[in-house]
Amino acid sequence: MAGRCKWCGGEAEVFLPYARLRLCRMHFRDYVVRRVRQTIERYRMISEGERVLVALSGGKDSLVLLHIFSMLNSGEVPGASLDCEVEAVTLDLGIRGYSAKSIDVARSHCKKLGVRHHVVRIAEVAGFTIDDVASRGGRPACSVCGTVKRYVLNKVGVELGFDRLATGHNLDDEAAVLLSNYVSANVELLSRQSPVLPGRERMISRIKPLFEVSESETAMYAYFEGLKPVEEECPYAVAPSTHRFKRVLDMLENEAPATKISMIRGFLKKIKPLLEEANKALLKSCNVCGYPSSSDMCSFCRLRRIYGAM
Ligand code: Q46
Ligand code: ZN
Ligand code: ZN
Repeated sequence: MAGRCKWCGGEAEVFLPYARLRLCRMHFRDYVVRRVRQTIERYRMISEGERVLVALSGGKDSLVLLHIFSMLNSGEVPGASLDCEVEAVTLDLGIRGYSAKSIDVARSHCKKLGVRHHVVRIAEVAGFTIDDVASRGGRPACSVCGTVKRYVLNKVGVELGFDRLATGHNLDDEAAVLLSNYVSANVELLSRQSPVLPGRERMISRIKPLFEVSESETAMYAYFEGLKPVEEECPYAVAPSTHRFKRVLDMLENEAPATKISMIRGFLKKIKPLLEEANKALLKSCNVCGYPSSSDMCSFCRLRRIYGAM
């Protein structure tokens, strides 16, 4: 890449079109860490001293998220320090040839960063694995897996007494989900889409500190920092429907840099407050497990019944 780093004059390795910024490797890292710190501040995601549990799947984004937390805690990047207690959790989904590898990646990442790591087998909580779901046929493995992951991560976070559950969703994920919810006019999901969801009884507060960092930025960050995500692909992976929205948004972003971030910020600032007013659904509790649910039995307990685990 031709050009010089704006901050140190060294050789630039990154060009960020939306900011017209050329940066060297180290200043790119500092730039991303500082942006995440600002996001945490702007959306009041974490207060000093809180306990944060990072959902660490072994994929690129979650590795980057935990690495950024370590940078913030170390105070190494000027103007970007944060005093909070961070631990990580990886779910053993029971997917042969995939789960063990992702756990290994997550474990060695935590070891390198000196972060306490929890591994939770979903079979122990749900009574079935994702391999069981797939071999039984019927429902798509990913949809069951999504429900189970959400439920188990929340349960673990609550039971271990954490204040926040942090996930690695990035700007491209959020913008694509937003567009897809617009297209299907799903007001309920739109009103719930947020970089920070407050907690309540038996519901941990969920935060997405990377939601203003693009996918290409997390990829560059991982590459520059030598982070090695799990290479194997989940055998049940299918292209999510949000992929086509990502492609469209990429086209827009190419023509008009910062489209994605302005779309998300505009939504959060002007549209979401109106939707929240219009959609104050009362959350109840599941009659079976007691965790929050919008109906008498939560979707996790319904799955357990379907898969004969209760
Ligand atoms: S792990 Fe689970 Fe993913 Fe595998 S079954 Fe689908 S959702 S693809 S991120
Ligand atoms: Zn530099
Ligand atoms: Zn339940």
